[in-house]
Amino acid sequence: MNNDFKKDFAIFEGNDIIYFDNAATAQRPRKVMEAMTTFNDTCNANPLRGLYDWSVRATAAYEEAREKTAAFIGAQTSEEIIFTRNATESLNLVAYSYGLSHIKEGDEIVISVMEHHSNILPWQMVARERKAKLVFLECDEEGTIAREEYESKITDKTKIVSIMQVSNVLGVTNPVREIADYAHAKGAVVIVDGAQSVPHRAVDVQALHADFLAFSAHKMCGPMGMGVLYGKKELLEDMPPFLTGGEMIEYVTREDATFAELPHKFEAGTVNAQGAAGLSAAIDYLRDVGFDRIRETEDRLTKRLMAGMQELPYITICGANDPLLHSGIVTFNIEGCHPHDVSSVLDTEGICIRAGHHCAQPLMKHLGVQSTARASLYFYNTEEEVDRFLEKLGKVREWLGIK
Ligand code: 7TS
Repeated sequence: MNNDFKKDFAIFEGNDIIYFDNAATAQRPRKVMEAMTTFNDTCNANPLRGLYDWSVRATAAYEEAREKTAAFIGAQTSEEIIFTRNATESLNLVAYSYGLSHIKEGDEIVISVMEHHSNILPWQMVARERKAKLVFLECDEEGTIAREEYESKITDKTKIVSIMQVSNVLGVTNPVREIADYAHAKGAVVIVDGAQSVPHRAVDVQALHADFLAFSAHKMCGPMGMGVLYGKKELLEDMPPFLTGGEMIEYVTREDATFAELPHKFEAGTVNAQGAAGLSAAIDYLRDVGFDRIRETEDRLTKRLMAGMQELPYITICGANDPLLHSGIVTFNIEGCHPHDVSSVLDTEGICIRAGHHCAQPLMKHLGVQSTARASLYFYNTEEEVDRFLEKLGKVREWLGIK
């Protein structure tokens, strides 16, 4: 069974490129581009400033995107939605603002060994600046973080737990709700990196018991340069600004300033209103496709992909054997071939996959690999693409001169 979603994307027109690098960025449907063009062509003006019609409508479009995003992830109010540039900036915002103002010497910050660098480096910075300790949750080969692991590492000293919901390398889903409940009982706040989960499944911050949630629009069919930070209102209200300047103030004197109310306190400078219009359209688009259908397609394709790969004895797949635990992400190595060569040779066949350390070097070290190749799927991929990919994958060793 194939689907027709590729028709919604201009980039797939007139070629048969197989795009299997969706964990890095997803493709953008025409509807998202149209929403951005409509903003540009009908009301481009600096939002939140002008009192004339275009600016008022630009503000409305921007704030409507905030409302839609709030509803999309189950936030209680749109003031809990801060627009940023990407998940990386969202995580840095929490680290610089909440982290630096709340962490003291001797406190502990808990993350996991499988985190993306974007959820490691900001906490290294906070730990260094505040003489706090950065504690890592370890996982097994399948990517599972055992209950005993988080129950032994999260203690009364823990003030922050920051963890990814879905790994960009193993595709594994972490027990975020259980970890959050345990961390809350110890008095810690919980930050969830939703960069790889929000595009693929319905994520509800209330159900997750998350205090903060970070994600990027570009991995969910939206534009680049647009990210989201959800934060509980009482936590955000208590945090100092991250960046300062225009638009985030109430009143400025020569010596001092008072800050604007939420969410504007955290959105210094001219905002990305066109990007917000794109994000809003991406949410509509994903809702139309439906998360049930997204999940069903990804699971079906991952099963087919892994079954085909498992027939090739020289391929090692990282993580769980069960394709349903992969969230459409299959990271692998071909014996005797460097992942960069695998990716380059597949590129000559019109196949896009990622190779390298996937910005998760501590995990690579933990798994005992230098680098890997990764195929990551989305709902617009098809069985025909999976079959063609498998056929080409079976020839890679021969093409690279390996007997
Ligand atoms: N967190 C996770 C779990 C990610 O997978 C990524 C990007 C980020 C944070 C950072 O997102 P950004 O939009 O701020 O860059 N992951 C990948 C990847 O796996 N390949 O390229 C980017």
